[in-house]
Amino acid sequence: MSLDPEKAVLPSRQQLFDFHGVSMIPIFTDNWENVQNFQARPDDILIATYPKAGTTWVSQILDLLYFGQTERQKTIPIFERVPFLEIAVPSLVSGKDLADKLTTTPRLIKTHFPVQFVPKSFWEQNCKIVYVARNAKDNMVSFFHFDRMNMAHPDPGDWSNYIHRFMEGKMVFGSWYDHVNGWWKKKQTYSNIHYMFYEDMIEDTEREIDKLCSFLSLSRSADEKKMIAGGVQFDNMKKNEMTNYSTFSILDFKISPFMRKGKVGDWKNHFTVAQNEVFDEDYKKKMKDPTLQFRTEI
Ligand code: PPS
Repeated sequence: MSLDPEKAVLPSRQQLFDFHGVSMIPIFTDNWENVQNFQARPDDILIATYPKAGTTWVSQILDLLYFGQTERQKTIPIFERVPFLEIAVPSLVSGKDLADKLTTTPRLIKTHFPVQFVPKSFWEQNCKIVYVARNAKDNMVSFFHFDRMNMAHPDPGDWSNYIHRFMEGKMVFGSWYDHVNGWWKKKQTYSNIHYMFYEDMIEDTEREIDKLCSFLSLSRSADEKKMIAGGVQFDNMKKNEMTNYSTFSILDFKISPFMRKGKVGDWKNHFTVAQNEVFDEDYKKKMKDPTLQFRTEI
């Protein structure tokens, strides 16, 4: 089995199906038993997100905080440095096997699972978890363009239908509303979750790196943190082949880039006034917890 994502056999677009109450596609459920039996270690760090919320950005920050600007950064793509636990693309080594083979301490591991799907060993080992959330509108726009260029995902269809699918939670990894709320609720009982927001990272990357360092009990000099914050700005990560996914073959960059815009507020270029009203109305009904607030502009 190849380790090289350039050699992946292109899967055809997969269909959503209901998996324990969550819309999923087979490449994220086929390895379910093995993933559920994953043996986490106490110092593992899980990076959890709804797709397109800033996973790659935070992964790169954590990798730099722990391992610095070394050969690893220049030669190993982010999806191998930080394996995607549940992914199982035919002909590619699974995310779970990649995670098992990691030789780093800590191991940085990515998941898009809703909180109830996380393998139990992460809770038993009291692992630190960094959760990143992004406002629903920008998250949806980013997901729409990603679904267009990810040849394993269902075809997104047209934008107006897509909004309805999003509101109904008929997306890969299910409902955005359930995801962000589920993880938020978990934070009330499991103190090792650092819940952060994409918009805050855009507003002040250095401040958010500081908070990450406090959560992870890492002392890094002000200069180091400044350098990391600069190195992970959108334009730098976009031109860096080790972070821009350009070597991942199931993505079609002719349709859209992985590092697309990296902005807060791009939703305004997609929603009509009428679509925005319908969306806001529905949003109010679904997002009842006043303690969880998102910013759609900064
Ligand atoms: S994935 O496929 O779920 O892992 O994607 P994910 O990395 O979570 O999200 C991709 C979006 O994050 C943007 N991104 C960034 N924005 C600002 N700064 C940096 N450094 C950065 N890195 C990634 C990326 O451009 C995608 O958002 P959109 O809105 O589509 O541009």
